Amino acid sequence: MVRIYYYDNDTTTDPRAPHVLPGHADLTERDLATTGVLYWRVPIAADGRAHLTEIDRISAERGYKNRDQICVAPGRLPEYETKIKSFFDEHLHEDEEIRYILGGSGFFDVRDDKDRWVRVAVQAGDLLVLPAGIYHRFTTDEKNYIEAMRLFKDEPKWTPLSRSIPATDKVPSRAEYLATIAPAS
Ligand code: KMT
Ligand code: NI
Repeated sequence: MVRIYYYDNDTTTDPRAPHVLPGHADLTERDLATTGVLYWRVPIAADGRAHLTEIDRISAERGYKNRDQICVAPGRLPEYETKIKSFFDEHLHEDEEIRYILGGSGFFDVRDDKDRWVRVAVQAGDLLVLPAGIYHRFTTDEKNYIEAMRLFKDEPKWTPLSRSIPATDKVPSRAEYLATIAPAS
């Protein structure tokens, strides 16, 4: 099962450690849903392509027309240490970020409605959709290995826009995202 929990905000140690916030119960998939993040468990079929049939179905439903594959591991991803640092820089995209984990494990951190970091510990078979406009970041865990399918709509606008740049907060997808998670008044 996917593990979801508050991040401890300890900036002095390796982000690849678990960083579980002490004294807090784990969060549920429902808690995660309040951030607008979509999550499906699509177990990798031991023999054959059964999981890909389900990925194709979800892709058709949501308009994900393109896909590729990425392996994040030393020696597998050119400039691994540089890339991993840029993945971990808090950012948003103007389109969804869709990742289906094919092997290994890692952490997606997303900001909740109170700007707390929520850590999603993903592994093979987890499909995660981060909505456009949500602040997030990614790191491998201490095993330093993850393989994922990246899915895209027709014209992906998924350049990372760093939160450290003030203009990022002003992009339309940020306001649109905040409107979707605002409590009904
Ligand atoms: C991203 O955009 O953060 C990534 O593609 C990370 C690797 S996918 C597990
Ligand atoms: Ni991203």
